[in-house]
Amino acid sequence: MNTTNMDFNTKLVHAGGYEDQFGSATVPIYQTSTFAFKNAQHGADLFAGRDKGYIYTRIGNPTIDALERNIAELENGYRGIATASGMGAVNSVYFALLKAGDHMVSTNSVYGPSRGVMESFYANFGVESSYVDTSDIEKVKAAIKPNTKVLYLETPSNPTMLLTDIEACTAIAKEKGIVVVVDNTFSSPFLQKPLDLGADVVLHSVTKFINGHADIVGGIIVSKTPELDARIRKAMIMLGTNMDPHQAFMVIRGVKTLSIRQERAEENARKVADYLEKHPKIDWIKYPGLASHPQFELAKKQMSGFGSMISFGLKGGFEAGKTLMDSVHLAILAVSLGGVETLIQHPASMTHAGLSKEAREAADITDGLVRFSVGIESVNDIIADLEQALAKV
Ligand code: LCS
Repeated sequence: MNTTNMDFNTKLVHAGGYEDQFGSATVPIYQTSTFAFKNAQHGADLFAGRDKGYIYTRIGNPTIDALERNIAELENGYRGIATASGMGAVNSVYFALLKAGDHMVSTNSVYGPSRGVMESFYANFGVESSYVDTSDIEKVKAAIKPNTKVLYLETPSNPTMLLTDIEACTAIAKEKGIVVVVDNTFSSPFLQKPLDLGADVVLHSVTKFINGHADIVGGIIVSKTPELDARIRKAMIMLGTNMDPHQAFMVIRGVKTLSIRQERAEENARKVADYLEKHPKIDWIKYPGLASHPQFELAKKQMSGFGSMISFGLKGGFEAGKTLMDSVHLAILAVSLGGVETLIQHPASMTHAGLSKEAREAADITDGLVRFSVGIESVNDIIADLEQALAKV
């Protein structure tokens, strides 16, 4: 089925155009490592690209392919590259686009390991990187050097919930031939389409909203052009960061309900944010859907909704946050986000513990920051859980 001119919700269910030889209504799991050639010439033709078909699962597989085509359509890109994890996607992109002597400018509060791997590994190979508050366009401009090759943005950022103006950043990068990569994990294509705003590459930890059920780890990269797709695909194949067919099957199943999950989660998050903002024990709260968010206007312009991620600080600081996390019953005290279940975590001691205290403070990841991923449960129960836990703070 060709869904090119159909709506987003139809694409979620059908995009990719997979057609099964037996008419299976869902994409089957081709759980195989390798594919038989009809004869020696067929094998040689496949390797030389003279014939189309599958060779080996690290290079390509029908189940993985179906997912790659589906997400590429959702992001309005050329093609997807599915990876073993979100970090597999991040590393495939870094590896493909950067070499010794190059420089990358990145959001200062990106997911901890997306920064950590640059500073502790790529630096050994002569790749430089700078981390700035990309929500301030002047800081982005000032950080660009003659050897800057990649502008890597995460918006909303993890866990500070600051937004970066993708269109404005892209305009600056285009003049200088810099490739713009956006980690769209926190929004998913349901809320934000970075390629439509001018970015060149979009990536995800599909572990989060896209799969949505906290039952697999995975990643995906979507490029705007065949050239970028070819460069990154080659890196993925050589690094071996490919997804597994069973993982792809799970994500294909998960993504079909992306809209209905995210609609419900956002409806809940708006109520939770209103509740928290008025609570006397809350010091500050960042949710793009609150008029108090410093980039409320940008959120309305760049995103089609405000999502279900909230970060907040308690007046009692770190100790109060710890008591809150130990007192909730419904919210699960766990890292990750974007699933059907409500999760709560403490970035300074968990997801961003790998960064130095100075790096965390410079990125506004304070010791008291609590991150809340609102799920699709009844909002009455989510708020009642917070109410009883905050009473203990
Ligand atoms: N990008 C973002 C924005 C993320 O939040 C994560 C994981 C990754 C990339 C890496 O994806 P993974 O390899 O885990 O699939 N974020 C996590 C988090 O905030 N808590 O636990 C994992």
